[in-house]
Amino acid sequence: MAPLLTGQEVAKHNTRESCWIIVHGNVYDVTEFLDDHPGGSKIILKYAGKDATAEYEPIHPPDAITANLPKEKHLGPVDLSTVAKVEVRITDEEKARLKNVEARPPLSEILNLHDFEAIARQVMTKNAWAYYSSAADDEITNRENHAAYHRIWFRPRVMRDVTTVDFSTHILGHPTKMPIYITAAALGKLGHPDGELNLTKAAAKHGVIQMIPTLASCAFDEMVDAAVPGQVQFYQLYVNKDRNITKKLVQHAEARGIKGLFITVDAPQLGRREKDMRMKFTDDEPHAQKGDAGVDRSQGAARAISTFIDPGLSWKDLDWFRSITRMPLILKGVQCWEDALEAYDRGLAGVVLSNHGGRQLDFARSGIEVLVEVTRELKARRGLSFPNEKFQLFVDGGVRRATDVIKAVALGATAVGIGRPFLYAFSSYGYEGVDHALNILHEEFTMNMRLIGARNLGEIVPEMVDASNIGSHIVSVPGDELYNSNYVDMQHAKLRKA
Ligand code: 173
Repeated sequence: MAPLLTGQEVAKHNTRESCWIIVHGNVYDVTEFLDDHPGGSKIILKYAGKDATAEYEPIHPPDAITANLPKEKHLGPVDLSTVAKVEVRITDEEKARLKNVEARPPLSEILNLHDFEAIARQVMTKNAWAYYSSAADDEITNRENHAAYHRIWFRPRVMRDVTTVDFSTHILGHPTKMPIYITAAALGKLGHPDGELNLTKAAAKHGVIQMIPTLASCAFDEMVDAAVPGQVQFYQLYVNKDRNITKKLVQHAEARGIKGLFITVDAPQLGRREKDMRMKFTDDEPHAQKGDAGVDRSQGAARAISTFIDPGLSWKDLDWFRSITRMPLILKGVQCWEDALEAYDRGLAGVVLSNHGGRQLDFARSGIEVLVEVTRELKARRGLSFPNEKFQLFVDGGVRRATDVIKAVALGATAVGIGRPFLYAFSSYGYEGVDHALNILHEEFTMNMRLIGARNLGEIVPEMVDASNIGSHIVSVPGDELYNSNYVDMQHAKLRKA
């Protein structure tokens, strides 16, 4: 065996002409890769000759570097005892953040999903908070996603013996203890070192389904390996311009037992998330945002790593998907009845009525509003009733309470995806946070099923809600203080400090 490389040797390669970095105890020659790095060369050069693991970890799956660099650039393991620690300068801001982490209230004081967000905002790094919380343009859709639920009111039934209530159901034929699933979101390790594994574990405990994202920080196999026997997982797919890569991912997912393929169709290009973009402006030196290869770092983390997504994806591709997998296919990000009908006519297993958490097209309508027109038109045109086993409707975006979910179920959804609240739960409390979030939802379901007069989900019928105002975007509703006080206003550009 070749002797281990030393830190001193690696440190010599600290320039654009010869750039080595250490990740997870191994040395890589990234000189020729610098200009191809989706995140720009500048960030790599900052770690030239050094250990980049801490910076690398939250925003790359563990195999990103090994998969992208030719074998001859893998220089082998380094003797970590000889590697100088990268000096981490603890800023005043970071000190204040760490103090906040210490000051988190016990979970028993977290009473609802909004509470996680309020804590997360104070204990997350500024970058991570900006990345998770940001949404497209003026963030109108982001707020509307939540507000739309406030235009729906209940018509409960009484005198029904609600001693026991059961809100379990099936999604694509697979059991779930609640009509929700943990939806996909990228970059879990920005919020917590265990990233998406927090979700895998909590999903197992609570008998709910996790949708594994293409752009998770954890490796796909880590999340599948962490599942308990029989635990159901779905896979969210970003379709790569290189279909061979997509084919490999899909077939690997199927081989590993993934039970549904949710193809994201609302992100041919990533939306502008200005809160995320402003972070780069404040952290980088002025005028330094343009990477040397023209990779524009000012676009925020997500845009930098999303250039592989194929804007050419079209209905014609569905036959190809069918030829490479037997998993049920669901389109995630459908936003009107016409496309839902097309998906049904083309034999898909369902659609997620979603606007990507308000992160894509601003002024896209909420999933819950679209649900109302989809069920109406598919009933009128194809005689379908909902929930429907053969063609399932899901919604996501803005859900914070079991009452939100119950409204969606009443209007025909099979289940509802919840994303940010779980990210905030693990960002503030790790696995225990997600566990607690699911407990809260469970309790809210029990109480609200009783109060609405439904013993099971089949008894939650359209007559139990008044959604007549759903399409009116300016009806007056009672203010939602918890939600609104978590919302962080957008900021204008600021004058430079003198
Ligand atoms: O919403 C997102 O941030 C998202 O879907 C994404 C897409 C590509 C890269 C990172 C995140």
